[in-house]
Parts: sequence; structure tokens; C-alpha cells
Amino acid sequence: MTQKTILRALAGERLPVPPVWMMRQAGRYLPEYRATRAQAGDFLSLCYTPDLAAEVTLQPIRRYDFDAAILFADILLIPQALGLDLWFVTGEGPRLSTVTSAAEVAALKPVDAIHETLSPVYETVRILSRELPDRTTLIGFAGAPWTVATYMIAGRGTPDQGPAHAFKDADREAFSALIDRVTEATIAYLLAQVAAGAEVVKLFDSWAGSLRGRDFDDFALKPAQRIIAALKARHPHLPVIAFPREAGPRYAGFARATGADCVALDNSVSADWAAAEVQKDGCVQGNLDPRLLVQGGDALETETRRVVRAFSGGPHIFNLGHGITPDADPDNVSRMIAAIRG
Ligand code: 1CP
Repeated sequence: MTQKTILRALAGERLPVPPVWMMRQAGRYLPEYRATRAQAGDFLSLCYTPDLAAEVTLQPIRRYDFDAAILFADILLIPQALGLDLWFVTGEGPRLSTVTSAAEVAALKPVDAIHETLSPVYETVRILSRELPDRTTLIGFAGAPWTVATYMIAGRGTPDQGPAHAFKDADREAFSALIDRVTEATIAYLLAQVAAGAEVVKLFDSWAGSLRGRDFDDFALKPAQRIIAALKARHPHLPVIAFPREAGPRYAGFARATGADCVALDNSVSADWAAAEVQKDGCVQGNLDPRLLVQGGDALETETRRVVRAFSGGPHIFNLGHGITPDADPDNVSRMIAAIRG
């Protein structure tokens, strides 16, 4: 018997009030997050200290009673587990040592070695599955291979993923080998999260929108399909959420092509279009513009209700189109939730 609202929506049930959680719900907009982060010292120490990572995961659940908690970690832990150096520059973002040749792809650590680095993350999942309220679903996650590879190739975040496109176009074979290695590591990582207690997994393909045509098929669609098939071979009932951000028209059919149970929508697609073209294949999540949580006011409530209404004909999990930003007002999150739950 499935009673958790998130699991019911993911199984295809239309609920009178959609369950809700937020991308980046544990984050810098919350004073309690900033305090725990200061206690940890730096961001990576927070990710690798299970008690503190579990604490920040629980903070938004205590404050807002979201229907799901998302494991606190980062998509860039996988490149680190595969042997790259990783550090965060305050005020700027992540930095990594890079992979830009077939030889460097071959020199990455074998997939079996990742657990050595990632075992604290599994401990965080175990703590959370003990400590979360019975009604709250625990979501594990990983970056999708293309998005993770864009950081491994450039050594940092980039506005247009230029270095990754250049590597792909110069040496498709070596680039494909990198995608394959990250795909296999992601399968092993997510299986370990599920073994530790994650009830749902989400794949973040934040830069899927910069892939076109055959590249989208080969490097967004196929890796997601492979990961989901491998997870479901071991756990046939494990729900998977896919987030091919800014996929535009390619959102249509994405769930069918990959086997995802739910597709997360950014805020550039129209909710009415997505209700007709994406929700017909199953659950959808997302679409509220995160800037509304900075702005607040009538627009926040009007838009929240509009998203709820647009997706009211089928299975729906309320969420944002992208992560909540550090300048958001925590009281606006309460207002959004009140508008959803009435
Ligand atoms: O100083 C801080 O506290 C660091 C800010 C921060 C946080 C809170 C980073 C650095 N990562 C995270 C946590 C995080 N990252 C989670 C935790 C769970 C939650 O949602 O609450 C998740 C799911 C992620 C996923 C993630 N990391 C993505 C995919 C989703 C998205 O936002 O598009 C990406 C692209 C990253 C990379 C990353 N990590 C951090 C930053 C600042 C970035 C973006 C870097 C860039 O592109 O420049």
C-alpha cells in the first residue's frame, strides 16, 4: 500500500491537492542552512559530513512540511569520485581538474572505486530514512551524464557549455567514452543510494537544452534511458524523475523514450502546452518561475494557482522550474504553499 502523496503522484494518480517540494529547498535562502554551512566550514565538508548533510536536508521539512526531502549533496561529487580534483571558490562556484582527451578519459578511476569517496553520502541517506516523518518521501539524485561531463571538460560552469561541445565535435568517440563512464558511475551511485533508503531518484540534466538533434538523442535521451533501465532492472517499482532542462519541444515524448515516471519542467515551457503534450504520458513536476519567490506579492499567488490549475487534470507534483535562489524570502515559500494547499 502506497500512501505517501509523492509516490501516489509518481504512480500516475491525480490528487486533489498536488504534493509539493522545491529544487534547492535546502539552501542559502534559509538562515538555518547558512548557520549549519558555517559550522561545516566549506560546502564540500557539508556534503561529506553525514550528520550535517542530513540536518540541512531536514531543515526545510521542519519549516514547511514539504512532501519530499531531497538528499543534500551535489552532482559534482561523481567527477571527484572518478578521480578529478574538485573545490568551490566562494562567490564564484565549482572548479575541477579537467578531462579533454581520450587518454584522460581512460585514466579516470574505475566505476567500482567511486564508493570509497561517496560512502558518506550513503550514510546521509541512511540517517534520513530513519529520521524523516513517515509521510515524507526521500529523493536521491545524480547529475545526468551530459551535464556532469560539461563540468568535467570545462573545469567549471560555463554559460554555453562551449568546451564540452568542442570536445564532442572534435572527438566524438572519446567524448562518448566519457559519457559511458559517467553513465556507469551514475548507475552504481544511484543503486547505492537506493540500497541506503532513497525511495525515488532524480536525474538533473541542467544543460540538456544546449543539445540539438542527434546530439540530444545520443547524449541526453540515451544515457537517461540506459540509467533508468539499469535501475528498474534491479528495482522495477523505483520511480524516476528526469529533468532535461530547457529541452523545449523535446520534453514531449521524453518520458516514453527514457522510461521516466515523471518529467520535471523548467519555466520556459508553457504549462498548458506541457499539460497537453507531456502530462499525457505521466506525472509532471515544476514550471513555477523561481523569481516569484523573490518578488512575492499577488503575482506569486496568481502564478502558483495557475500552475496548479493547468496540471489539475493529471498526476502532478508542484515544484519550481529551477532552484530557489539565495535572495528568495522564506515567507514567500509559506505563501506559495498556502496557495497550493489552500
Ligand atoms: O555555498 C553553497 O552553499 C553552495 C550552493 C550549492 C548548493 C546548496 C551548490 C554548489 N550545490 C548545492 C546543493 C545541491 N546541488 C543539491 C541539493 C539538494 C537540494 O536541491 O536542496 C542539488 C540537487 C544540486 C544539484 C546541482 N549542482 C545541479 C543540478 C541542478 C541545477 O541547479 O541545475 C548543478 C548544475 C550543480 C552544480 C553546482 N553546485 C553548486 C553550484 C553553485 C553549482 C552550479 C555551478 C555553475 O554552473 O556555475
